[in-house]
Amino acid sequence: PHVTRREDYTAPDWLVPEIALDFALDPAATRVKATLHVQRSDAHDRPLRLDGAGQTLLSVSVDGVAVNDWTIEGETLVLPLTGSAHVVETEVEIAPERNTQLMGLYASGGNLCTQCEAEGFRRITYFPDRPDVLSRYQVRMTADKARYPVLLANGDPIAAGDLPDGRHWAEWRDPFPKPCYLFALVAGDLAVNRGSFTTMSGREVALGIWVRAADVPRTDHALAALKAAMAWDEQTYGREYDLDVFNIVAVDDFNFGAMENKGLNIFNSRYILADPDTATDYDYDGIAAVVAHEYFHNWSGNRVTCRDWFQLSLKEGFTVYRDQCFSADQGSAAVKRIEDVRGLRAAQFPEDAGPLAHPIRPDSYQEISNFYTATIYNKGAEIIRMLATMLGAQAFRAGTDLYFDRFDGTAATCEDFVASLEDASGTDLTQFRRWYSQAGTPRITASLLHHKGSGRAELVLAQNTPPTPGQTVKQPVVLPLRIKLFGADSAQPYAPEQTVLLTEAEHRIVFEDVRERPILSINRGFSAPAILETDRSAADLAFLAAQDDDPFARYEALQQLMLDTLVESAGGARVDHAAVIAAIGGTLANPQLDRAFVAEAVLLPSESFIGDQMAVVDPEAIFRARETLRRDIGRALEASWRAAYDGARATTTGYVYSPEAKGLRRLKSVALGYIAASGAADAGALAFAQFEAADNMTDRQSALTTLVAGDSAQRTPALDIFYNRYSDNALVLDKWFSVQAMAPRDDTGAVVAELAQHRDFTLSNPNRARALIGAFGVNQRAFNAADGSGYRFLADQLIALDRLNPQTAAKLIPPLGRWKRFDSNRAALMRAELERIVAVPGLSKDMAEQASRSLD
Ligand code: B3K
Ligand code: ZN
Repeated sequence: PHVTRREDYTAPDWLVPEIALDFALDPAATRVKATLHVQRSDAHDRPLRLDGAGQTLLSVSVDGVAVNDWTIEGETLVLPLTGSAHVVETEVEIAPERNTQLMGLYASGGNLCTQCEAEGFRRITYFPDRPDVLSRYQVRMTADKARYPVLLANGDPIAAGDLPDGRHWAEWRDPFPKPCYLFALVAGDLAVNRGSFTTMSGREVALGIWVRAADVPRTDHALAALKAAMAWDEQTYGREYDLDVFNIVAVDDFNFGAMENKGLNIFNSRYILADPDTATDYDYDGIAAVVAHEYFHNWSGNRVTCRDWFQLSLKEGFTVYRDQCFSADQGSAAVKRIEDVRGLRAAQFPEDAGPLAHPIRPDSYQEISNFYTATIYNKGAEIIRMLATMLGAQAFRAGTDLYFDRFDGTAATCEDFVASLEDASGTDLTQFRRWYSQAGTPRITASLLHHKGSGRAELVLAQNTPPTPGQTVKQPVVLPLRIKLFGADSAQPYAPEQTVLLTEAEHRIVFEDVRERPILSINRGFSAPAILETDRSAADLAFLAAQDDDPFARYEALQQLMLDTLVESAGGARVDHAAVIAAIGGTLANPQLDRAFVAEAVLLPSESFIGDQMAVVDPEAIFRARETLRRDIGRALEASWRAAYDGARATTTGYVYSPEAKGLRRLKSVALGYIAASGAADAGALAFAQFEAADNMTDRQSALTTLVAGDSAQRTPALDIFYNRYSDNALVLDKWFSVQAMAPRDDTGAVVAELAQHRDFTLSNPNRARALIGAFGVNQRAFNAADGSGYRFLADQLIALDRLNPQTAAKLIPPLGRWKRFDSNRAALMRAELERIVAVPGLSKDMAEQASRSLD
């Protein structure tokens, strides 16, 4: 297989400062004429090489004259050119309606749209498909007017008109040079929700969210989020929007969340459409975050783009950090941090500990689509967050200003970003750069010794990063640790919080005059993305869960207490649940705490996170330990859960999307879950009453989740009612599939296999595929059924999906790659499925790379 290496980067031989595209749009056969103004980049005699994939080449001309001295190497069009600048024209034909991989120009719901990142543009026309070739685009589209009344592209609309044969045309021009991965067009029967935003320098920007006419009422939340994001980026980073229009289009068939095409973002409809009846609070939050993320790319990604795909985290890590901070500012910052860390631990830590581990700036790839990972995105964001912590808000902002200023209009590298921060702040980031090249999650051990007589306390810190594939020797990284000590009796802090930089393998910090026994609060706010091991006792954790003034640390202490209990009991020990129950009871009863925080804090760690703490994951034992603890917590605190449930229910009348109302709904759903876990006889009736009375999807889905987990008489009726009520709404049907795939039940594997035959199940829609197959893959117990049926099911589905959509298929492979973490029987069964996948004739490059790496 062909491997692309970071160290092999060379600057482009030919530049394309201008390009004109002319599309004769038709779902079966679209003609694309491309006029490239090419310039030799320096004195060399190499031909022009234009990437292509899957199109039919109709003609080539140079400076207005048809030529035939070109060749095709693989899928690359190679054209000998003599001068230093030429005009090269090509015409190709493509078939959008046959494009099932959803890269390039494709059809979705009767409309036509594009997706080019990373290497989809080559499926539209011949072009040097690499992010360091920046061009000014002019785009003309002609299409049937009845079928495609709306024609959109990047930049500003410049002209439009009708043609005699029922067709019409439109022209758009984007004044900002951009790489081809940011190209986009949409042709469709779309309605718009319009808005406007006045920028900080007083320019008026016309905003539009384009969807099916029936969906317009579901776009207000996205529009409001867009305006909030535009204002936030001005205030926080001094970044102003630069075009006169900003359009967003929602499509149903999309390989991931959304795409930041210049001036024309294209979204998976699940990240645009929301109303209280069909979207949960979680969906609303996701919409605001993704709308903001794509908008923020206008600067971090578009105005300053990436030199090559190894620099992907330059735009993605930074932009995720930006959207995380935006969301934190819109609601509860503490809850947002908890959610982000939970996400990091659920997806990125296992990736960094498994066969697909890679640094945030990888050294090589076969298929770049496989590197849009939790590591590039979420660990990437943690790296930027550490820089912000170390530099402080002011110097960090000076650094980002310098970065945008220096590299505006260019394709930059991660090194350019770090150097800008270094230059603006005067901080030496030499060692910090290791975060860009070293994979793996560092493990920190911390132990605090106290000598009562001398009043001396000593904190002993050590770090170690375990080996990852291809990187056996690891060096110490820079870990900014926010720490604070509390007196065990007075609960008073010994001193204000300090940030310790752990840079060596081992480090000792001495505290003088510590009279009271100190309790250590460390990695507050999760200031470093590491795994922490401390020698704190259960009593100390309970103390921190009740007393720490950093909400994240407080959450973390309670989680650790639960985790220690669960790991012990999954390992076969008989464990007393009293400490956990008391800590949860105390949290629940504390009126000072935000309800949203309480709801997060009292949730047990996921089965897979418990598994991550064990030498060998025992999915059945983990499940039993967790269910038993849930039952005991439910029973012991039943009165409190009912009080919390009734209290939250009484305070929420009529749906409002606000941090307070969200917190109450969340607590209500968590309480309902514990009431059901207690085995209370009325739990089914209570959940069903909530299900029926709900005026919003958050309450309805949480009630359904509780019902589906149990065996009450209301279970099947609720599933049927839900299905019938929403059978015409694809996004809600996705929930119906996922709730069943994630159910903690003995029959989940069988149910999922049956659902794969359901008339509403299809692999050709990525959301639907992920709703069933993706959700099942993270249901640790069901997926890891001892007979291997879960593995076989996933492999069958992935083999089928790969024929249609390799990118989406390859993303779903990681659960099979976790074989080293399981007993030898399961490991052998998982490996056998991976081998079966690898042996499929005609397997995609995407799957071949992921499946074979997963076997190592
Ligand atoms: N940049 C796109 C992701 C493209 C994924 C290509 N496989 C969306 C985002 O991160 O904002
Ligand atoms: Zn992004």
